[in-house]
Amino acid sequence: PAQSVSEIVLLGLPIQSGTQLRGCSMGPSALRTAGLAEALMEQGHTVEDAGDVSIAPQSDRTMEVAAWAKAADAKAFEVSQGKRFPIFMGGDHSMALGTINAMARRARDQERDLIVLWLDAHSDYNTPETTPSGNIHGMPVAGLCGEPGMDFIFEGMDRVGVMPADFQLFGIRSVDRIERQLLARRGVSVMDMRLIDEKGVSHLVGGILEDVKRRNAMLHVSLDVDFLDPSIAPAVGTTVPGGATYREAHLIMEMLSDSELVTSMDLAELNPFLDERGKTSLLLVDLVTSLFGKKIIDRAPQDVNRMQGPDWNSGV
Ligand code: NNH
Ligand code: MN
Ligand code: MN
Ligand code: MN
Repeated sequence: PAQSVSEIVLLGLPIQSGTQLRGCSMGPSALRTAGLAEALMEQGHTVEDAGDVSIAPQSDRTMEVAAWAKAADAKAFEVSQGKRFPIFMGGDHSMALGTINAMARRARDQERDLIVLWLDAHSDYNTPETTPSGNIHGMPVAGLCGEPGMDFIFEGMDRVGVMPADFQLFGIRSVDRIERQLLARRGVSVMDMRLIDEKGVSHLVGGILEDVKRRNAMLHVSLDVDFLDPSIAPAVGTTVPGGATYREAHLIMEMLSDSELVTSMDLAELNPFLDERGKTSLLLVDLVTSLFGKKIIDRAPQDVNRMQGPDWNSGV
């Protein structure tokens, strides 16, 4: 992002109705405590904290997810107007039912497509029919793609479908049996951990970015904490071994940053109740600052200054 972004806006979505385990409702607060806004301002960005969204009490968890989707969609759409870059602080991953619908509406208004980079251990393509757990945080991609059984969530919303082909699922290493069949039938791009091990992050992310650029699409990044390896990011209810390393995750953020193509982001599934002295929240802040241009060192353009050092002969 960077150049074309006029302002970063933080929006808290303390949703946990998509899971059985409590704690994701503390996500926005933990990210604020870890200094997300301050870290971005330190880099010279203008940051506005739009506070947290809330919903009226509902009769059950399913109705809560539907109410959250509506509330998140409305507020996400509102705060992302103009050239503002929204960072949606979740909240379990069912938050994406609202945030991605909102960003798809923004894209439609500009007659552009929305491509979603879904960084996750899981493919989140279950439906109420196929789910082994009953948890809606395992279903948002399916819901956004219009799979049956999830229309009630979008009732009363200006629903914009996302094409299964416009999702890039990345980092995947846990897919349920029927979910796997559905993904194949819909032709969803699943970049699983084996593919990443074989081809490398750089090659695969580079290809996705080329596609976004060629199509002049908007790019939403949906980061599920369990995308990361549990050793570096323990604060999530559904850890899966073999996740992205610290270096892989940073490389992705740095490539996204250089591309200036990202237009919005979810930080999903952070469960601060499970963290170790804040380390996961702090890592997320660190990854976001990389997305917004923090560099280890400014790389000189290829041929420039390669041979220019101090002039030893003149003693300067
Ligand atoms: N696939 C499992 C389910 O449907 C796990 C989903 N959990 C996640 N998804 N954390 O990202 O319940
Ligand atoms: Mn997820
Ligand atoms: Mn299209
Ligand atoms: Mn996950």
